[in-house]
Amino acid sequence: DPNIPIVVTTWNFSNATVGAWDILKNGGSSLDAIQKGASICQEQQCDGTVGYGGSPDEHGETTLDALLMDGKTMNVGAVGALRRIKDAVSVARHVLEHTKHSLLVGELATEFAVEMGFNEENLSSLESREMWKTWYNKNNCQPNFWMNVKPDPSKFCGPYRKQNNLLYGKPYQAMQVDHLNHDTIGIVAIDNYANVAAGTSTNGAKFKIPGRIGDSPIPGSGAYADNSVGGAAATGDGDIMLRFLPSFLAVEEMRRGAMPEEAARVAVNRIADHYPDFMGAVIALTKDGKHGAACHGIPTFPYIVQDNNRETYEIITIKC
Ligand code: SD4
Repeated sequence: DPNIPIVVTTWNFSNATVGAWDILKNGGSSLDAIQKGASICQEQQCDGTVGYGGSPDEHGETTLDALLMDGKTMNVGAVGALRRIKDAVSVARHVLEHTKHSLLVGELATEFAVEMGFNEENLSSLESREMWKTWYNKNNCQPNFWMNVKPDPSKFCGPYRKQNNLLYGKPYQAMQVDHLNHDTIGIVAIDNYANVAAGTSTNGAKFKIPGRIGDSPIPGSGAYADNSVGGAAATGDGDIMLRFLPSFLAVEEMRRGAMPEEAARVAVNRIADHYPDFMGAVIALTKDGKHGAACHGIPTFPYIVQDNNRETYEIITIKC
């Protein structure tokens, strides 16, 4: 018998798991469960890397990426670089339900959200303002975005700009990504009706170049779901990961019979072959409720599972 319903989530954001499970155990849909879980993380600013008030970009603004995928219909709703709207995953749900599109981005995604009744709010917090100011002052950055100042590209000093080597006369080094700088909530769930869904929500990468979108809102990259196989979700160094569609790859590995842990390992290894320093993890779930994960570039990675076999959620920590 399939072990359903079940939900698995990245990292140890247990409140998201509890919220999602609450929907599933009461007979709700996997899509609703994922939206609920991700919304909770957004409100509670999980680790400062989901929702408002975290990961300011070079201009100090927080923008949000989120994705929902329905494995029954293969329908997708996603938003990238969403501005001034807190509940990014619910905007993604509206893209899924109320449009024929899959991904809306930036200021015009905000316009769509407002049409759908979402409130515009400032996504900065005291913490994100301080974080940005400290970084900005420390690096003596050119105010490349202030009005009436002509940009001088040689003085852009964001961590994602390769021109840094020219500026400081030392070789460009990819930004050191600690896991606190890179924590997407990724969720894969199966409901009572065997419908698989997957989704993500994140505020992206700290001091990203404005306009940057990571792996999280890209279907097959941040998450993927297919009722005939299962689902997967990814977290980590998004600029690198999205080049490999790791969630899609993990699902396809399970389609050909791999166990979820093995499928996640194949997806992670594919990236590591090319980028041995990348940091990331993939969680995978088969349609009959078997779960597993793989990670790279950090010592350990925790993910959470909740199903009918356990009283409460279980944090499973794997070695990378
Ligand atoms: C990103 N992948 O925007 C996201 C951040 C992340 O775990 O995953 N953190 O790059």
